[in-house]
Amino acid sequence: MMKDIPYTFNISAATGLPDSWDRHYERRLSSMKGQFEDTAAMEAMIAENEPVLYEVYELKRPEVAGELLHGVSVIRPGQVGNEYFMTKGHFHSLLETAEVYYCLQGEGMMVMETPEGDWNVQLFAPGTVLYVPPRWAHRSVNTGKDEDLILLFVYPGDAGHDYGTIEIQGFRKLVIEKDGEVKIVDNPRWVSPERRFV
Ligand code: S6P
Ligand code: ZN
Repeated sequence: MMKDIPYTFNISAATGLPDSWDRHYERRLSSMKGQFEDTAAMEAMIAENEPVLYEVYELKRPEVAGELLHGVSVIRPGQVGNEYFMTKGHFHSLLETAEVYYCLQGEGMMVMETPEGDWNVQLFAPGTVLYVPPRWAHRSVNTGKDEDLILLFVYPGDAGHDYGTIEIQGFRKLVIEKDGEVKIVDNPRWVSPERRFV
């Protein structure tokens, strides 16, 4: 059984990485099918070298109400077509649960939306604290040229992850590079909630 005593861990100021974790996983491009608009660019990158888009370091805690799950995510710099590397993104299964993010390194954005179709995008720079209220799906995007985007996250133990809706049509907004600048544009595949099931 997990010991219930207080503990600390350190995040290196130099690398932005934790010095201890219980679970580490990598997400590669092939597990993001349907998420990037430029499917030809995506298939070509998968065939060529199947890049890692992001890694997550998690501290293990019981997945129950009252606990706070926490860890560090590292999103690599890069693009698929003109879209920046990003996480899959999800709603929490328990929709009424929030999350806090703290940017340790890099630059980027959090793209968010509610089940009703409201959207919001916030910028990340080192030191930014982001509060994602209950009900908002969230996806981290690395808009940096060469640097990893490194984020500390904390969320309720019973939140769970619902990837389904996002897997079907992505988020309402895409973050792309256009004429050398970062732009937030409409996702052409996104359908408003009222029209989704007609
Ligand atoms: C969990 C929290 C993060 C993400 C991680 C990867 O609620 O938001 O730990 O899991 O950033 O993103 P995703 O969308 O692949 O789970
Ligand atoms: Zn989350």
